[in-house]
Amino acid sequence: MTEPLDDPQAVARAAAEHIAAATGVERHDIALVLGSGWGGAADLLGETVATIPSTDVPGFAPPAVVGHVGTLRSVRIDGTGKHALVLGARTHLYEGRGVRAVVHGVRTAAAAGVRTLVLTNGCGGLREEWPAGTPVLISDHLNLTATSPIEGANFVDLTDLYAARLRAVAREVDPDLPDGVYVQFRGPHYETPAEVRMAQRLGGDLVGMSTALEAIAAREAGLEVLGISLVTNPAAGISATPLSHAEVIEAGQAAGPRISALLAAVVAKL
Ligand code: 8IG
Repeated sequence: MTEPLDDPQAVARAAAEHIAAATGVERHDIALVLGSGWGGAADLLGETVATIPSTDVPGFAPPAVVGHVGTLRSVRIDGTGKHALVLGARTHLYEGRGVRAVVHGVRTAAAAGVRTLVLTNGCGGLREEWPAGTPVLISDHLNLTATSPIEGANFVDLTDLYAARLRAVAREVDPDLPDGVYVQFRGPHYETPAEVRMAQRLGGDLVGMSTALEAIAAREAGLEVLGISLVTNPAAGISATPLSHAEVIEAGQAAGPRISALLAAVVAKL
């Protein structure tokens, strides 16, 4: 089968065909992108049907960050029997592979039949009442990357991008989950304290380097999106101590079991 490589939708269809063949699952229902701290959730969702190295799948690049998992997993969800596609291999804009690479996983999920996308991430917190380890539902975003995954004059509506319906489902599991506006910066550097104050004044609650572009691509593809962040560090200037990647990994590991259980319980209701 030959697909034109300059058509991102065609590459996504090729990837979806590869996944269907490798997993024996014709259509997946839900996809999850597991960011920093969320990797343990895949084990709690249900029975893993197949694990595929993402580098075997058309269009997927090798992961660039320690702590990010480079596999795709097909899981039969306990209780519902639905099939989840777990994307453990996020590509970030700061890797320099371009925005097509960033959203290839989302487009592949859509081509694989997915209707519901769960985007997770580790991020910096802009609110003092959210210490490291706090999960937060994303209610909306500010895309400060100066780019879009959409190609051509497709004026996609982003009202209710992070579906209120899905946030309500998450709150059936944990009524105390706060929500907030996620601000995507390009990275890979963390923000300056002045940029953090800017993000606050613009209405942001969380700062990160992913998710917004993926959510836009998901909406273009007609998916319903649930976004959940894990605050792994107070953003620069919010706390007195400088940020370190080690601190981020540590906070993710500490909160891992709790947020994984939360996510599994939410997915069982989707
Ligand atoms: I984990 O403080 C994580 N990712 N932009 N700022 C940005 N991204 C992040 C941060 C942070 N922490």
